[in-house]
Amino acid sequence: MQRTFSIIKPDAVSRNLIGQITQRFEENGLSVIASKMIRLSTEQAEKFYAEHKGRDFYEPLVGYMTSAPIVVQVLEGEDAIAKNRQIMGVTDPAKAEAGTIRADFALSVRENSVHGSDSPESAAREIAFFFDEKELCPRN
Ligand code: DAT
Ligand code: MG
Repeated sequence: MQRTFSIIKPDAVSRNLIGQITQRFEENGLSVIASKMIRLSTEQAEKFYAEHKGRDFYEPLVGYMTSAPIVVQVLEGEDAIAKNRQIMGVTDPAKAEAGTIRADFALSVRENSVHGSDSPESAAREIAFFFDEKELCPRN
């Protein structure tokens, strides 16, 4: 079993896609073990995406991520990190495989509906960024 961190981004929350996106996770064997809706501060968004600081898309990305509420979730399942990236599709929705969340729902490279951790290290960091250990509810 592995855990990964997911964000349902502003474009998706604003279009009432929380349920449809969460369904994709659940029907592919990923269980939601923590979930909350929040509005990111600029400081939080800058820190969360610090690895991209200096890139031309960084400031608009921070502006977009703080523009409306998001849903942050911890997903658990076998090979959860890679499985979630597969369910999401690649960053650019125009290049994402048919049937992935980004191919089906994303509006643009920036407004691409979901975030998912890309490694065990980022999953651990990102989960701890938003959740206390006691907020996680693993299945028995
Ligand atoms: P991913 O979200 O697929 O892990 P990433 O970590 O490379 O992609 O980038 C983080 C986010 O930054 C991405 O979801 C959308 C935005 N982004 C990346 N490259 C971009 C670009 N060329 N133009 C606009 N936004 C971009
Ligand atoms: Mg990334």
